[in-house]
Amino acid sequence: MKTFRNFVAGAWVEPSTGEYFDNINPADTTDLIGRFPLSGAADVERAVASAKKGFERWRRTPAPARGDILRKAGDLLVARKDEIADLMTREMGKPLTETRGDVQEGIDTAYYAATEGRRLFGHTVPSELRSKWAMSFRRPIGVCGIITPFNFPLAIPTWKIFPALLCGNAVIFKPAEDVPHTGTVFVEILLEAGLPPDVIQLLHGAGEVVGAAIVSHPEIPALSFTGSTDVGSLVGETCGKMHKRLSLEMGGKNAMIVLDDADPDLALEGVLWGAFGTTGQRCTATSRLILQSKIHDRVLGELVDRAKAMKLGDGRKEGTDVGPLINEASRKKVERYVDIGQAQNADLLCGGKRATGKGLENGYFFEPTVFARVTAGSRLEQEEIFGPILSVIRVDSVDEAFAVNNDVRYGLSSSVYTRDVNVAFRALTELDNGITYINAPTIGAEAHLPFGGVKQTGNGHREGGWEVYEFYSETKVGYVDFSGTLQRAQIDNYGDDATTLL
Ligand code: UN1
Repeated sequence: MKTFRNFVAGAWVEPSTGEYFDNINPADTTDLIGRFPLSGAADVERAVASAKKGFERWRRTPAPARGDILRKAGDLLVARKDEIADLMTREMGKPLTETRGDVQEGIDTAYYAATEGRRLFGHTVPSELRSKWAMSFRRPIGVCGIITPFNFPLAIPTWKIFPALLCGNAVIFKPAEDVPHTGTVFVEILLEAGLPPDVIQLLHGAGEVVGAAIVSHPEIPALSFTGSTDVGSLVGETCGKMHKRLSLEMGGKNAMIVLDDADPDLALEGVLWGAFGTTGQRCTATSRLILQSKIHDRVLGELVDRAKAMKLGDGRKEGTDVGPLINEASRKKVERYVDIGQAQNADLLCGGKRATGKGLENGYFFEPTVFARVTAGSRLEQEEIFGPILSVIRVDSVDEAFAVNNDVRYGLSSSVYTRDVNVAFRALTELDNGITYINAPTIGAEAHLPFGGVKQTGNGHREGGWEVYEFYSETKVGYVDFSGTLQRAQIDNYGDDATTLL
C-alpha cells in the first residue's frame, strides 16, 4: 500500500510523529487507498516558518503574475478532470457525475481567480482638501490556515486557496481526514503550475491535533474553516481570543417550499437531487420539504416511489444514483435520527435502514429515507443530519411556509417552487438564508457568486465571487497631499457655518 506524505518547507516529508492513518473507500472498506500522515504540532511549526518565507516573496509578486499561475492550475485541472473525479469518488463515494462537477467547480474558481489578478479593485475618491488624493487598495494578510471538509474535496479547498493565493497570502492546508488523496493531488497541481513551493504547505491528520495547532498558532493571522457548527464554535472561540480573521461556513437545515401553484414534476426532480445527491452530505442539502396542503399528497406519493427506485452503489459504476455515507460514525448518526423521528411519531415512508443488497455489503450505504407528518420545531425538523433523510412538513399558507423555513438556527439556502412572480420576489426578500433558489433545489451554487449563510451557518463572510477577496486581503488607505502646506482635515476647510467647504 502506498504511503503518502505532507508537503512542508518545499519537500514531501514524513510527519514528525512517525504515525499514519488508513484512507479507505467508503463504498468498499476492503479497498485501501493509502496511508496518510498523522501530523503533530511540530509539523505546524515547520510549515509556518517556511510559509512566512514564502509569503515575503509571494506578496511582492504582481497580482496578475499570481493570477497566471492560478490559470495554469485551472488548465491542469481541466487536463486531469476525469482522473481526479475517479480518485475522489474512490475516497469519498459520490458518483462520478458529481465528482466531475466538483472538479469543474475548482476549474471555474481557478479561472475566476486568475482574472481577479487584473482587478483586485480599490477605490480612488475625491479628497475634501485641495491638491490631495485619497485612495484605498488591498494588501495581503500573511499565512492563512485552510481547513476543509470531505464532501467537496476539491471545490471547497479551491474556493479558499485560490483567492488566498491570488491576494498574495501563503497557505497552510489541512484537508479532512476522509479525503487526503484529493488534497494531495491538488497541491501537486499547484506546484506543477509554478507556485513557489514555500507558499503552500500541506498537513494531513486529525482535526483535534493538527487542525487545532493551526487554529491556535500565533503566526497564522487568518483562518477559513468549513465544517460543523460545533467545531466552528471552538475555532471561533480561539480565533476570537487571538483576534484572528476567521471565515466560517457551517451547518444547514435547508428547506424546499412547494406551493400549490407549482409544477409538481419539476419540484419532484428538484427534491430528489437536493435531498439525496451526495447522499445528503452537503451543507446545502434539501433536508426539509415544505408542501402546501393541496399539492401535498400528489408530490409525496410520487416522491416515495422515486426515492425507493434510486440505485445505490459504488459511485464509480455506471447507473449509480446514490453513493455511500462517508464513514461508520456518520451512518450511526443517521440511524440515531431515524430513531428520533420515530420516537416523535413522524411517519417513516421509506428507507430508514442500512442498505444491504448485492455489492453493498462492504460500504456505508443507507437507504434514501422520507419522513412525513414531521412537526415543525421537532428535533428531526431542526437539527442538521448530513445524510439521506428528508423531512416533509405540511403547511396551509405561504406565510406558514415562510415561517417554518425561517424557524431554524441555520440559514444557508432555501428554495421555492411557484409560478407566481410576486411570491417569488417575496421569498427572496423574506427568507432568512444566504441563498434562495426559485424553481430550483437548494443546491447548485456557482463559483462566481458569493456563497454563505446567515444565523448559525456562518459568521458574516462569504466564499466565492467577488466578496471572498475582501476576506483574504486587508484594505489600506493612502492619502497624498501635494499642496506643500499643512492642511488639517475637518478644521481648515470648513467655514463658520460648518456646512460649506471653503
Ligand atoms: C456544500 O454543500 O458544502 O451549491 C457546498 C452546491 C455546491 C457547493 C456546496 N456548488 O451545492
